[in-house]
Amino acid sequence: MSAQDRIRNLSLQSRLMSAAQAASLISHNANVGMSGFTGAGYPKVLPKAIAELAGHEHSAGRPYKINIWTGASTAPDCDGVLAQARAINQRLPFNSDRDVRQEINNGEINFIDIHLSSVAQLAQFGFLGHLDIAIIEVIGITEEGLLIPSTAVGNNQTWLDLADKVILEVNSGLPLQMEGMHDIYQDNAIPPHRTPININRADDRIGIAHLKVDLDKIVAIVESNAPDRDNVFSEPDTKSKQIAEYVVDFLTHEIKQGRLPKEMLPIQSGVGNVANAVLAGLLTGPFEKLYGYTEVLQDGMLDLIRAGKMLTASATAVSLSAKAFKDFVDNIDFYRERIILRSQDISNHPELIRRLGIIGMNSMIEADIYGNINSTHVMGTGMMNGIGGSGDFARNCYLNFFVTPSTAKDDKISCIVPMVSHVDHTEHDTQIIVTEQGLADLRGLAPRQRAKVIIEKCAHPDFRDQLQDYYDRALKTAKGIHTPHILTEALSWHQHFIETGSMKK
Ligand code: 0RQ
Repeated sequence: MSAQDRIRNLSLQSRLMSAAQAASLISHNANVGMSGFTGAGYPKVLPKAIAELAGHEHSAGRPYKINIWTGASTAPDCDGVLAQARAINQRLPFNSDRDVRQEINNGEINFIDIHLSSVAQLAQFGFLGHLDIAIIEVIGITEEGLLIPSTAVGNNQTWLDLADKVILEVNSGLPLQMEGMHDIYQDNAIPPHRTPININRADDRIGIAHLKVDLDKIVAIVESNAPDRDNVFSEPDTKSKQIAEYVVDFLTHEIKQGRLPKEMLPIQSGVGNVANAVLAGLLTGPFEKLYGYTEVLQDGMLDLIRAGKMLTASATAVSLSAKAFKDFVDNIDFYRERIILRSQDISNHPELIRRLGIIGMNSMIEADIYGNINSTHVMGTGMMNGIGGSGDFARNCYLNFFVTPSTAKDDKISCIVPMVSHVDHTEHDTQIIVTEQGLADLRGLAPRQRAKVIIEKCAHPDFRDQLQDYYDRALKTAKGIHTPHILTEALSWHQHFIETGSMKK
């Protein structure tokens, strides 16, 4: 079925136009709200057309850059082409594209790294400025003009509500049978008029299956026929498998101790290879009848659903490898009954995460001996991807895990350091840190007790003595020893790496 056939509201067909024509409606400096979340549901043809327009304007000596607000990361054929064309001024709230990362780190792009649950409300409050135009991928339009959401919901309903103008991309490359999988609940009330969100179980549905838009705002509809980004994962290696084993053993122990209900609590899993490996660990673990309440549904969670280990998963995006996506499409009726896609302010809502008692698992770049976590900045200054939803979950979870191999870059970097070079999650939130060396349970521990456990359980043997030595000297020399530090030395490991290529002293 062509994209045109998917526009069941015939009056809208007259707004079909080429991507180049639609791009010409977007002016320099525009604030653009785009669909897209971790490589899923992003516009496939408009970005290239905007990049071409930018190239044309630049060669004519005219400036052309836009500000792009999305759900989360997109893909090389969206963020990538726009970065290559130097067409992005401001970007928020999350990115994993290599070209954009480079532009962020060389100062070309102003990147605003925001908790994913907060983006919609910040825009609603007017804190981000005025939204000029929304570019939203959908997989069809109903007779009544309701929009059938794509593989990611993200902030789409908010962009549709706030933008002056709307451009829709109707993608016939994604399965129309996804219709009914989404649960769109939008309450635009702002404080003091907000009321509780009535989700009491991970699989509750409280909204409607479609996105709504004022049809008069639609200035263009563009056809596309392309898959989402192929989110390839490396096969879990020995270290990731070891991390997964510690997590599974810990959860089993918590159930035995009566600190975790025996039917478990809903699971959130972050992005990245290690997080995906932990989900693979749950596949062979002893748990049954699991629920997912997460933002990104990756291959690992799809495997759990297929195997019958997970009953339902709630997310804002389905972000899969091409292989897993084929399985998703081939068994779409099965998955439609078991997957709920929501807006990201609901998938990541602090109120709901607390009520449901989520078990959160997120990867990190480094942790320090007191439990502060850096998820975003390499050597304190270079942006990796962004905080994403990790803060939404870490702060509000029933249990939160931060996982990482104990070293990076051929063991030259210790992921356990005296002081993190950037703080995303503070020691006040972190509960459990896991590396392939072991698991540090920090619940109920004061800073000096935490340092002992983190060094003993999580540090790599190559760095353990070096950490212990730092801690011992800090304990002897610090003015206050609640959280002992040697301030002139606390970040010296990072500096040493920058100067010598290794943290080993
Ligand atoms: O570098 O890419 O050059 O090989 O960082 O590291 O070990 O492959 O880990 O893929 O799981 O990603 C934190 C980045 C981990 C991710 C992060 C280098 C390492 C490698 C990647 P290369 P791995 P992962 C919900 C949750 C924040 C957002 C979040 C992330 C690269 O998980 O972006 O959690 N999280 N969202 O070599 C220097 C260190 C390093 C290091 C690793 N200490 N110093 N480099 N690396 N440790 C989802 C959403 O919010 C959408």
